[in-house]
Amino acid sequence: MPANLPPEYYKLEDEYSATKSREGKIKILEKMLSVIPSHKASQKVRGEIRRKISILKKEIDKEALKKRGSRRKGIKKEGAAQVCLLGKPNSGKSYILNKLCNKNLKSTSIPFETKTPEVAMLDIDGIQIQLIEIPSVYKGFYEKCGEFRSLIYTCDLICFVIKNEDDLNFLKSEIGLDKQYISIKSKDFEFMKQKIWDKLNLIKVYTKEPGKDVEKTPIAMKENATVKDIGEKIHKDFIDKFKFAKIYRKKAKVQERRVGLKFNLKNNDVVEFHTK
Ligand SMILES: Nc1nc2c(ncn2[C@@H]2O[C@H](COP(=O)(O)OP(=O)(O)OP(=O)(O)O)[C@@H](O)[C@H]2O)c(=O)[nH]1
Ligand SMILES: [Mg+2]
Repeated sequence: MPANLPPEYYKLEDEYSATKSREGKIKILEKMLSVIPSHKASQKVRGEIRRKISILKKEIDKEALKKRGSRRKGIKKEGAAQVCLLGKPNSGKSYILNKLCNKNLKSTSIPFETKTPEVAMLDIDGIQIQLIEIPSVYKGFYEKCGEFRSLIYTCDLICFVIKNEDDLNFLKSEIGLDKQYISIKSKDFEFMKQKIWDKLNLIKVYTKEPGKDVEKTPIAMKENATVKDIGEKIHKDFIDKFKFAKIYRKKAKVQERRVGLKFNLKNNDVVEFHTK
């Protein structure tokens, strides 16, 4: 540390150590910045202080989000998963929602047209995925986008809409969260469904009543879900009065078999419940 820091600075350092609350610490750090002379030798100290402020702010946010949890007013999770679209202005997010989800959002070359999150349902082979366009990301987004941050934090997957790697790095640094994501170039949005599906680690399972045709709409389940898991999702009677289930698996050696509740399901399995 350079020796030419003013005495006020060292007083503030003592205050900082004695202060417990994050908000209080931020105030002291900001005061420190104002008393440090801005010459080259103090650049490193200033940088460290700014970094501390940013970490504290993120911690405050995380705590607030945890407290609010799912009681947060706003967008209710619907469908098998919730995916947030994030991108720079004019990256084509509304364009994608219009094309893939039959929406009719404003999508022109005017930046920041979308001002609040827009929700749409994306049909992937019969499975409904909730797709949300978050208003465009700009420099300083993290500090000012409190209202959408909880969405970004709690969604199942982030989809960055980018033109190049620079865009991706910019977006990642602006949202400041470490969670799973995919990125698409706005022109490959037709492949988006596949990319989203692959990343969500879900399987499609079909149901069938004995003696009837297979239901057309599949149910999305987590990979390695069991017969019990899907039974619980459909009706508790299937579990309470369970006798056995029949699994139909087209490409397998044994195409039809009787199984118990613990049986692990695979993508495209057909399940038929038999009850007492
Ligand atoms: N043909 C074509 N046009 C696109 C594509 N992506 C974006 N555009 C055009 O680019 C412009 C901006 O797209 P928007 O969909 O408004 O972008 P946005 O990301 O929603 O931007 P905001 O206004 O900040 O919400 C529009 O004129 C779109 O028609 C694409 O993949 N193909
Ligand atoms: Mg838009």
